[in-house]
Amino acid sequence: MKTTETIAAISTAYGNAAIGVIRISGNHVQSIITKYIVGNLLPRLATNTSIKDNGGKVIDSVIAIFYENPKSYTGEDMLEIQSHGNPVILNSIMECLCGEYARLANPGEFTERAFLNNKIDLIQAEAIIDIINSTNSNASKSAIKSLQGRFSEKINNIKSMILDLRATIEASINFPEDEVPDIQLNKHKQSINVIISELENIIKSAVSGIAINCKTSFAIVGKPNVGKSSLSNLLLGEQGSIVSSRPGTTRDTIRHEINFKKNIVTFYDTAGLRSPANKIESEGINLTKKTILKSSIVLYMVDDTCGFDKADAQIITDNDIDNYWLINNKIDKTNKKPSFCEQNNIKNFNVSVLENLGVDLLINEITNLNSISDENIGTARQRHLDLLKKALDHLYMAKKYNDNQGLDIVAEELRRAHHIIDEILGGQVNKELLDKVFSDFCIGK
Ligand SMILES: Nc1nc2c(ncn2[C@@H]2O[C@H](COP(=O)(O)OP(=O)(O)OP(=O)(O)O)[C@@H](O)[C@H]2O)c(=O)[nH]1
Ligand SMILES: [Mg+2]
Repeated sequence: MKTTETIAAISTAYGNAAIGVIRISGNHVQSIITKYIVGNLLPRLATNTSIKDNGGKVIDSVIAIFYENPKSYTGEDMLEIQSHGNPVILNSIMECLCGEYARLANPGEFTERAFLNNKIDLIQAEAIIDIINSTNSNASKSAIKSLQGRFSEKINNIKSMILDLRATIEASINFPEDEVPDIQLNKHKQSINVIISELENIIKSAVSGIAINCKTSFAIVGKPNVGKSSLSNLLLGEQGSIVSSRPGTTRDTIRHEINFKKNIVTFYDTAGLRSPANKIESEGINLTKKTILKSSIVLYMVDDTCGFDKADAQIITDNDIDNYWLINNKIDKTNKKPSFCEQNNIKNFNVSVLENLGVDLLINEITNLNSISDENIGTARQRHLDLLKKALDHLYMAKKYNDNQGLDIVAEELRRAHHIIDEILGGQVNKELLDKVFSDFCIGK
């Protein structure tokens, strides 16, 4: 779909900065250059020039770059203006542009046009949002792989494998013999098995690609006085919560964003769980329960002088805490050594927050959470995973019917799988899905 409307947007974040960037895309870019830019612009050549207002007065000295279609981000004529990063200047430029020739771009509209003009597929468009929104360096590295096409390449491979097999099978349906020879059925079966195993591998990658993209949040939970706020403060590197030897000190849930080796993680310090002494504490405990629900991992803390007891087990069950790490704190009092081990899939740490012993082991595990393997093919989304699983189901059916000689059903199952795989890349997608994908973007991208 070729679009003709010209769009403009400030692409840099709001505020005062060294430079600010405005992007314009569409059919009127040439007219805008003629009217507002002093002098000529050669395609793809950064030119030090000025931008004028409607009355011909210079608004600012700028660097302007003209990208002639189709060699631009959107595939249309584009102009990029780098002015001084002052919102007053940027807004004055935008006021001129959005008069006669352009309108303000919607969120993600530049990237949507890139997709519609076949510059990128839908996986790559989604990767661009992931790069912008990534909260850890592995997520951004992984999203760049998706943008560079590693994930799309795998999906395209599967698509052509299914297409080849469809062609073979549909040909044998069109020219039927009395019975399909076993040797041919076996060949189909082999091909289906190869596709199934490849799809299963991609599904595994997609699951880890989704995990990498998730921002991890930890709720520090436990009985009162076990040292939750002390841990929260130590991780934060400053006093964010009040620490006291009086049980029930923390009432509100206190949220911190902490950057561990380029991995931004959310921590919640919470009110200790027990039978509340009064209404305010009861409110605090309700907040803790809500926080448990919204966090990805609970750091369940106990005082090592008492150990993990029945009341702790009850708290875990009552609050449906199924994903937790156990932090045995105050080992300075029990003379244990700092340690980390994993038992029954639960990570166990012996630490003394007061003496900062063993907390490094906890930090290590936190930073390793979003690590990526060499096999990583990019970030992924639930949308991809759902479609991949649907396609896999059709392949299982195809395999079953191939074994029973039902070749027309095999062909139909493969056709469906083929369409689903194509949908991942953005083929035959509906407007609703596109709106959903691009609404996550910021304006100007
Ligand atoms: N000996 C020792 N004391 C600790 C340690 N960590 C925390 N404490 C002390 O334990 C007491 C309670 O600490 P907090 O961090 O306030 O505990 P909390 O779990 O947040 O308590 P509530 O907010 O009341 O639920 C304070 O006196 C801390 O100094 C530790 O590793 N060793
Ligand atoms: Mg506290």
